Amino acid sequence: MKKTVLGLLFVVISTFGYSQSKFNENDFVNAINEVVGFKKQHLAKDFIWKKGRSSALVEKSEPVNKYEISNLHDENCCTSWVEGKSDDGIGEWVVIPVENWDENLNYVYEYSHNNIKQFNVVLEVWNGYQETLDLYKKNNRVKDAKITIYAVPFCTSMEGVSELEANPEVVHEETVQFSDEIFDTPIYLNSSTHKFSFTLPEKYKTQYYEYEFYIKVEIMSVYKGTKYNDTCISEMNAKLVKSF
Ligand SMILES: [Ca+2]
Ligand SMILES: [Ca+2]
Repeated sequence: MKKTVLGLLFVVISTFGYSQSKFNENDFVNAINEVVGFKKQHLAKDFIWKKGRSSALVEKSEPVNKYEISNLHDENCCTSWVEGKSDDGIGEWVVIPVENWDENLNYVYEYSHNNIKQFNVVLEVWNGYQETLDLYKKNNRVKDAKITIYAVPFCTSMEGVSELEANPEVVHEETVQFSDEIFDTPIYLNSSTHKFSFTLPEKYKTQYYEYEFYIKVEIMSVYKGTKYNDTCISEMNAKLVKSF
């Protein structure tokens, strides 16, 4: 990951990772509880949603949060989430919230009144370490990714505190292939868009009056970097749209 060239002296850059390895549903539920609804307001400014990823690379010579999940949505192509395993990180994952693209649309109302029968999510991915073309090539990019979309029902009290109504529920699963194509643009080296459609279980029509969607991206295979075993994603966002 080092951008700087090593000098005459031999410098050892030791790296180590830590991992939640298997996706832990209980941890995920706690993590969703932590970030859902109005609780977001109570989170510290420098809060990093560590339950939202299986691992992140830590390099001894670098700040501990340098490759954290927060890099996925800082609108900066020079920063990346990097998985923390010493190998290619197959099986490592991140979870991000699905944002509401059509902001004036009340999806819950529209769904319960049958105006929406199918939900559409657009996932945008800026693959690899895009700070420079050199770093992009030296590091891994995600090739096949397993996508899991969760519906998260919650309720908000009069005091403005949100709590889960039930555990997150898988509403869509699909494996897709991310792009490794390099574009000649001044800002981003690579980007790709993926579209998913799904329906909700019938009970959502009556049982839950608030819900959000979260999307999990799991690394299934990689485009190999020429130098490092670090699999990177520079930016990623997911949005609900009324139609594609
Ligand atoms: Ca970034
Ligand atoms: Ca790795």
